[in-house]
Amino acid sequence: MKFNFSKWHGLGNDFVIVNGLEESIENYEEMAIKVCDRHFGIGADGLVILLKSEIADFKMRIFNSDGSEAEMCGNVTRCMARYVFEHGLTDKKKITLETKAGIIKPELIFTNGILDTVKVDMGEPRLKRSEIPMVGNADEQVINEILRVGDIEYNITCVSMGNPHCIIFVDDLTLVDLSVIGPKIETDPIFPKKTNVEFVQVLNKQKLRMRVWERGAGVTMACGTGTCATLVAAVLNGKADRQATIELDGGTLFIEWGLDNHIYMSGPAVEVFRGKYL
Ligand code: ZDR
Repeated sequence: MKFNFSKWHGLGNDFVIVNGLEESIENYEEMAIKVCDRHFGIGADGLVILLKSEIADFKMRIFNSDGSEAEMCGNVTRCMARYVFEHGLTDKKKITLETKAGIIKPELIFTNGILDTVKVDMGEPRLKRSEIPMVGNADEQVINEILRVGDIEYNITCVSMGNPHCIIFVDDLTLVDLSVIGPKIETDPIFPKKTNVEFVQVLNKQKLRMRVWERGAGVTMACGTGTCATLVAAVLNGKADRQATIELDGGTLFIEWGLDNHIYMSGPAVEVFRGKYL
């Protein structure tokens, strides 16, 4: 199956974008596993398909490298806004994008005519157990609650940004063995749709450092929705102000929890190459 693709990344969280308005792929799940493979494929954390929407400018579907579908992806949202603009599919600098988690609004920000960041209105965080989703009392929030995994107890705070996130604050991030602990929490039965897992070290109230184990993709260099969820969790625990920069392995994102209860994420989006999958 041949199709044209474009390769993008947001802080090293990398994606293959395919214009589904022109290219056809039969089975997105199977193709995600193939193209994301770093030895036998193109290599990426996910496959993203751009589609027509009845309710927004465009629609996108996001598949993790294991073929599972994600409701939302922050880094992809920034890349997609730039993709449709630079590939001549729209002349709008602010678009609406339909995702499984609702309509997201990215905006290209130019300084002296040069695009230097993409700012995204990520919508409102969802905090109820039923919304994350998590087993237990549907209307309750999960803030600094104990989760026992094997012999170890973690203090977790859970936030949905359309997709599930479990945030754990630690004193020293270098001591966390993410690839061992991440999958255990990801698949804990308390999370019926599994979860993304973020370990966070607070440097000060405006600066946090985060590493992520992504549901369906493993350790990645950055996670947009996870960074937004991290700020929300930090505010709820009294550890951060409502605006902060968050350092990830792949770089830095600026996150703001507005008084309108929306989360705004600003950061880069980069196209690396275009090609044809054979
Ligand atoms: C974390 C993510 N890369 C982003 O930038 O928001 C989204 C990928 C989807 C994630 N692995 C999930 O929710 O399954």
